[in-house]
Parts: sequence; C-alpha cells; structure tokens
Amino acid sequence: MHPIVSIFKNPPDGGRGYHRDMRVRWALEEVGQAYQLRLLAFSEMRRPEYRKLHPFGQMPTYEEGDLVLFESGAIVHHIAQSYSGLLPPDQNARSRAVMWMFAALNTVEPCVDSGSVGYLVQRLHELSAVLDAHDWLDGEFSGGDLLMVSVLRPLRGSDVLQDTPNLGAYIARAEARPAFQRALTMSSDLIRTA
Ligand SMILES: N[C@@H](CCC(=O)N[C@@H](CS)C(=O)NCC(=O)O)C(=O)O
Repeated sequence: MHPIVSIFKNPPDGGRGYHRDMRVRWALEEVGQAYQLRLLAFSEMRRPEYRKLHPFGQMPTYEEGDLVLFESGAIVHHIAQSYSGLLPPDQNARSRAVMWMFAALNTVEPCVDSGSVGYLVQRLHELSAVLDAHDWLDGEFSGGDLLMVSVLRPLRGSDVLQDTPNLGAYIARAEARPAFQRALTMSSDLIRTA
C-alpha cells in the first residue's frame, strides 16, 4: 500500500506547483517512494470526514497505513527520516539539514507570505550570503533545500530577487532536478478515486 497525498482537485494555481502538496510530492519523488493522490474539491475539504485527517480542513494530508499527518513540513520531515536521500548520514549534518527545514518554514516563509517587502529583501540578502557560490545550503542537496526552494519559488521572476541572482540560480537548479520535474508533471496514474 503506497502513501496517499491529498491535493486540490482544481488547484487555484492551475497546477504550477505552488501549493503545499508540491513539496510533499517532490520529497516522495526525491526518495523514490511511489504514492497515490486523493483529489478533493474545496467543499470536500470542509467535510467532517476530511477534518478527521486535517483538523484545519487544508491541503495537504499524508496517509501511510495507520499514520495520518498534516502540515507539509512535518510530512516532508517524516519522509526524509523514513527513506534515504533527503538527510545526510552524518548526525551533525543531519541536524543542520533539519535546521534548514525549520528555517525555511519558520524564518523565510512568513516573510514571503507577509507582503512586507523591506523585511523580505533583508532576509533574502542574508540567505544569499549564506548560499554564496554554493549549489546547496549545506553540502549535498537535502530536505532543507527542498523546503527552502519550495518557499522561495513564488518569488521567481519578481523584483525582490533582482539583487540576489544566486538565489534565482538556486531555485532554477532545484527545479531542474528530475524529481522536481516528475512532481510538477503529475501522472494521472497516481490518482486514486476512492
Ligand atoms: N502550514 C500548512 C499550511 C497549509 C495550507 O495553507 N494549505 C493551503 C494550500 S497551499 C490550503 O489548504 N488552503 C485552503 C484553505 O486554507 O482553505 C502546511 O504547510 O501544510
């Protein structure tokens, strides 16, 4: 039985991968774990049956046997811990990768969502300085990069990235990964009807 990820039946972004199920599907593609998708309309997300999976009635959810998870970061963390490919074997490097996962969701994503451009630009400059000329935040690609790029993607092509070209290149590098591309072009074979 493969894990099941719930996603919008009619995604408001038109399927461009800007909703939070994308990071979960990308993580599953990175680790090579097969999965299925449960497509739900907005009205279905408000139903009591769905609230048993997600108390806030949002996307995404993740079902794996008896385990039901919500919160995209918690789901990506679970996938990263359960399969190899998103966390390095060295314990310290692993903790740092988890640190970047939290940084993406707790420090950078709120700035991206807030609409306060000045604060966001400051954060982007700070992140740009850390990344410098490296491909990834800390050695090999990790769950930290997956979440960081997921939260930065909506900024792609916008003025706020103009002064930090290494961040634009970082997003493009991650989007070029075959696992990202597979997640973006969801196959209809994944869709579960019941
Ligand atoms: N912190 C949550 C946020 C979930 C969230 O905001 N999901 C959006 C889609 S990206 C959603 O379901 N929006 C519809 C709604 O809130 O009614 C997570 O990362 O999973």
